[in-house]
Parts: sequence; C-alpha cells; structure tokens
Amino acid sequence: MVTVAKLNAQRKASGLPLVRYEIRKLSEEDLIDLREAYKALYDISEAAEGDSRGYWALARGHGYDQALCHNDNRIFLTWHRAYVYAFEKALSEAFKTVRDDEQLELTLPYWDWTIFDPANDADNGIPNVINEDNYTDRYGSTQPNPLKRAKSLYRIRSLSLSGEDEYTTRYPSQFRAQITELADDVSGYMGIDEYMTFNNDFDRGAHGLVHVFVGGGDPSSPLPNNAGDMSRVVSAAFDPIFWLHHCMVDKVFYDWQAMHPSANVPEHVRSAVIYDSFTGNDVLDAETNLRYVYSSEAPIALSPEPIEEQEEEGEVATVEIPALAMESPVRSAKLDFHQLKPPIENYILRVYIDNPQADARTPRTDPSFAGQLVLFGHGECYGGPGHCNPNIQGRGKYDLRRKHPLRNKSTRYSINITKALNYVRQNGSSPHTVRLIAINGNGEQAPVRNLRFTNFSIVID
Ligand SMILES: [Cu+2]
Repeated sequence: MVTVAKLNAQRKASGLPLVRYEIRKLSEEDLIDLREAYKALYDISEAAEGDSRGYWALARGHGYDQALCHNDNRIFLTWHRAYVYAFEKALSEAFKTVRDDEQLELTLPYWDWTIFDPANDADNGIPNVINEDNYTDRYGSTQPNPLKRAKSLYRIRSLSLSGEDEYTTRYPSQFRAQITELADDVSGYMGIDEYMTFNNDFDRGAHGLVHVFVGGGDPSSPLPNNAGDMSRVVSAAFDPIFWLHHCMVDKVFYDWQAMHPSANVPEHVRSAVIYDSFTGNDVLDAETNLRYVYSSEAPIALSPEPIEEQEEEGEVATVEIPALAMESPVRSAKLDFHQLKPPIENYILRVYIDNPQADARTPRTDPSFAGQLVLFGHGECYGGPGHCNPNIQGRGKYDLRRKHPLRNKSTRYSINITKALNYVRQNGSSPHTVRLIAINGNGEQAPVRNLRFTNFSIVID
C-alpha cells in the first residue's frame, strides 16, 4: 500500500497537485507518519521556542502574540487557507528532517466533522486517532499521542501554568450532539452563491460551533472562564486538532468554490495581505497556485513505488478502488499519470471500470468505459541532447529566464473517470477495479508498458 507521504512525493516529482486526505481514511503507517511529524514540530519549539520552523511559531500566529486571524472577518476563508498551508509545509519539512528522507511529502489530513462514524470515533464524536491518549509507534512501544494535546506557550508564559497544565485540554462532552447540525449547516452553505454571505455564515456558523464544542469548558480548567483551549481564539491553535479542523474548513471552502466557479470575490478579499505575506489572490485557486487538491477516499495508486518502464508486465494495468464510503455521487474522480513520456507513435489509453473482459474491441458506448487519453505521436526526437525533457529542476534563483515549454515531467496527463465511477457505484458492488488498456494507431491492443510512465494515482472526491 502506498503512503500519503510517498505518493505525494511522486506526484510532486510529476508536477501534479498534492493530495490531502480525510484522517479516518489514513493507514496505520500514515498515522504514524503524521504523529511523528507533529512531534517533530513540538521538538523544534521545545529546543528553541522562537524557531520559525516549530509548532509554537505557527500556533502563536492565531491571535496570541503575533498575527491576528480575527482582525478582519472578511478575510476569514483566505487567511486561514494561507495559515493551514504554512502549517502543512512546516509539518512536511519537519518530517523530512526527522526521517532524513527527501523523498517524502506529507500533507495535512482534514477531519470531516459532519459525520459520526462509530467504528472510528470516540463517544464524544472525535475520531479515536485524535482523541486517544497514547498510540503504538513503529517500534511497538507506547507513546503519548501528539494529536491529543500539545504544550501551549500561552499556558506557560501568560498563565504561568506548569506540569500537566502546560498542555492543551478539550472538554468535548457536548460535541457529538452538534454533528447533525454541522452536516445540515455545510449542505446549506453549498446553496449560497454570494462569497461574503458564505464567508460570514460559515465563520460564525459551523466553524465556530466546532471550536466552541470541541474546546467546551469545565470547572477544572485553569483557563479564564474555565474554557478549553479550542474555545478561545488566543489558545485554539495550540491544540493539535485546530489544524485538522481548519483543514476541513478549507475543504468546505474548496468544495464551495468548485460549486460556484463564477462567484464574485470582493476586491478587498483579493488584495488583502493575509498570513505569511500572501494576498487573497495568491490563495484563491488552491489547485493551480498552492498545488493541492482533496480526496475523500484513501490513497489509490497502481504501485507503491515508481515503476521502472522495463519492469511492468502484461497487456493491461489494473488497480483496485477500495469500497467507496460516500453515500452521494462523487464530485470528481481523476486518474493522473506520473511522468508520462509522450510516445513516438500514436496511442489511445482507455479506462474501463469493473469489466475484466474489456479489450481493444470493447466500444466506448459500453457502460464500463470510463474515459480515454488520445496521445498523438510525438515522433522521433530531432533535437539535441535533453531536447524533450530539458533540465528544469536546476532552474530557480540562478536562472530567471522563462521556463522551457517542453517538459514532459511536469505536464498533467489525466483521465476524468467521474461519470463511470458514479455509474458503477449505483449498479455494481465494491471494491471496483480500474483497467487500463493501450490501443495503437492500427486499433490493436498494445502492452501498456509501451507507454512510459512511472505510476498513476486516482483521486476521488
Ligand atoms: Cu478557527
């Protein structure tokens, strides 16, 4: 099975957007990665509290003693998008450092608080992996769960607390009762077509509700008014759940944008400077500019590791899509090729779902047909060495010329399989199989290995 960090590193090398997943869909290995990454951020701050790479440097930006998220409500959505993005990058950097491995690219998962899942959630409505006190690390020993609590600069410096009181605390006894309302709220937001109405309703609606009821309050709390950390702006971002919550807030924003592509974003929101010196314009198109997308299903790839061209066997490539959890039709399902080299001859790549008999003769009218990619033959290379894939990695600060237009390692080759997947969801049983067939210019089936790509992954949301 491919991990989130390894798959995203492969996608990054291919110029594809990174993928953020739902926390309940992560594998044990992914959760260990996430926990080690959080711990690595804590360790940076523990060693030097002002280190800009560390947890406290980020958490204090929410309104403790640095930037102020609540300074201007009109930029609620964009400010927090930049804030979560900065956290995700710091998390991934700390993870690479602690693992001493550059071939990893961690993304932050989101916590979908519109559902209660008895198999994965605690009675209070919070997923077990976030709620449990301890977890088993990759060496089999018990460790404190870094997603449960973190030391808070606010508690230590401003409230002079010590010992166990240095750690963030939640009192979520009323949270689970809110989940139905949260789901209703989010589906209601999707019907709003005006940006500022959505921004304001969401900020002071579902977003705030999660803060208030996850933080909660209790007479034993040493915070003012017996609050939990999540229920106060000044302390919220010190609780590790803050980032998983705000990643969900960002996903709702992302989904809303997809449903309202022509909504007018006010000039003030576009030009306002937000967290980390971004402007609203920099972050409005997350997929293009920040290079991430969301997936509501677990990571799916043909192979856990990049495939060497010569090793791939067989006439077709088949990958299994695990049972789909979503009750409603999927909004988007894309099959993305990693580092596909434009072929010399003409090829058509066809995708069929749940049809083990599919071959070059299976017509496009067959309900199992999911989509195709027509690759117009590139021909022999007549250029000099490196012509078809000039070195672009080396470019950057030392070479500011316009990028070379020929670069197959970062061209997106993608097949949209949304329609067919929704069809089989209704008419078939899961898990589903995706079958990739290559057809040459004579209409004959050709080995898929004739097409050179290092892997493909499927993103379903
Ligand atoms: Cu918030």
